Amino acid sequence: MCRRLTTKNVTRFCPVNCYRLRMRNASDDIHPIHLHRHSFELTSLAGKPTSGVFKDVVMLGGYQEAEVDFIADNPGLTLFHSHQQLHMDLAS
Ligand SMILES: [Cu+2]
Repeated sequence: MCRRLTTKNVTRFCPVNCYRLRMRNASDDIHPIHLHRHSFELTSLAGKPTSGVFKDVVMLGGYQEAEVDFIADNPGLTLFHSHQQLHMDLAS
């Protein structure tokens, strides 16, 4: 069983445990967004479709948008957060 995920004119079919995360930075700060225990594929950055870029951190620039796809194949809790030092220091 597959899911259909579309970015602009690009359609892909993923396993049922594949998820797309859409992020929009509502600030002018750069945020290094990190997904623990998984790798994701960057499918869009700043409105431009991408493919073949696998990472576990994406730098989300000020007021920028990004989309990533990942397969949830690692059971258990997963942390998804910004590694911006100020946020980690203040736990916000
Ligand atoms: Cu982290």
